[in-house]
Amino acid sequence: MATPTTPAPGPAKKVNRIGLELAAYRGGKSTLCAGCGHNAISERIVEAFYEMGVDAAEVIKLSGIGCSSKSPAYFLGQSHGFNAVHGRMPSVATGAMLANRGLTAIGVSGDGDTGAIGIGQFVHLMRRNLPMIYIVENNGCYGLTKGQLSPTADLGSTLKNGVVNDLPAIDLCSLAIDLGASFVARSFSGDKKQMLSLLKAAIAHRGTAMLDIISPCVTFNDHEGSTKSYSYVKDHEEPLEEISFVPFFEDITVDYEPGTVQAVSLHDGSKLFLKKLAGDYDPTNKATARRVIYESAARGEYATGLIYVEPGKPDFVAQLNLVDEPLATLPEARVRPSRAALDEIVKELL
Ligand SMILES: Cc1ncc(C[n+]2csc(CCOP(=O)(O)OP(=O)(O)O)c2C)c(N)n1
Ligand code: SF4
Ligand SMILES: [Mg+2]
Repeated sequence: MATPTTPAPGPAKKVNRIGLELAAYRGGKSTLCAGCGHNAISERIVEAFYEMGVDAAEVIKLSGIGCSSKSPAYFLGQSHGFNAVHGRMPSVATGAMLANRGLTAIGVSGDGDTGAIGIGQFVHLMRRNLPMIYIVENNGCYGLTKGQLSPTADLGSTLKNGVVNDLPAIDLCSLAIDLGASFVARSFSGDKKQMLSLLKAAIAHRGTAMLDIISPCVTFNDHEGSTKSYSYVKDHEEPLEEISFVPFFEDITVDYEPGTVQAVSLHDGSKLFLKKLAGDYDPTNKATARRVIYESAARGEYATGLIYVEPGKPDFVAQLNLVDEPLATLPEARVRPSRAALDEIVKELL
């Protein structure tokens, strides 16, 4: 008779600092086109939240309408979610963050959702510096409705059928900086390393972290003549810095030559080490940030990386002086005026 054997233990599963595997941060299977830049962004969001060890149950993901706005279904399956009306995600996000200040909010929008129908909501979100990560998956077209030009399409770029765009582009990074966002970055869905560092830094930041990620639409806007195609962006990306992100829970030292690296401390104690690639670029200087955007656009290039950061700027929730306890969890007895107080108000109105 054969002797029973105990199966050899398999390799230990890799978990993050709260004991969860990467799979716990995934969402449903993507229904977007194969090769769409938006899919690569969802993958990096999964990795960033996993590596930061964020509890997905304390995250709210929000979006508007578009292919980009469908993507929250493909990450963080255990988080709260709200798929809002076209261009109206910012007001829903504002309500959610005021009701529950303890949440981490991540919004995903498109260049149409943000730059066209939602521009009014976008500008007020940026000027309020609401604590949230706001991602624009920017493909320069309305992908979901078959590729019409959007407000971020560059002047002179063409549609697949040869139609030339004769309107100037809105630069969402420039707008966000002018309006008051405290963390503004541009990246490319094909640049995995840069995007991951920026996403982790955005999670560590308190305030609006606006990430404009060029994310090619392979079906409607990946041809010659487009300035949002994979090959165009790959050839015209100009990273401002080499970014090393060190989360607050890791004790890592970064070696660098004095004067070559700028260190930026973020709200939760995490640090960014920015090795300058373009002269002596300083992302804490608003005037320099604006200049670099204008100059790179004039050359037909995309300056990518952390463009502007103001880590200490008070966010909207702090400015409103809300109680520390999230309003959503306060018991009714503490949010409802007493009978006597209501009687007093009614008396004043009579
Ligand atoms: C009120 C309203 N107007 C228009 C539409 C049609 N529509 C759906 S998605 C979309 C634009 C999507 O473009 P974008 O935000 O850039 O997302 P993408 O699909 O390119 O990722 C439009 C105009 C709509 N759904 N609702
Ligand atoms: S139509 Fe374009 S934006 Fe929409 S899923 Fe396909 S490739 Fe992506
Ligand atoms: Mg789009």
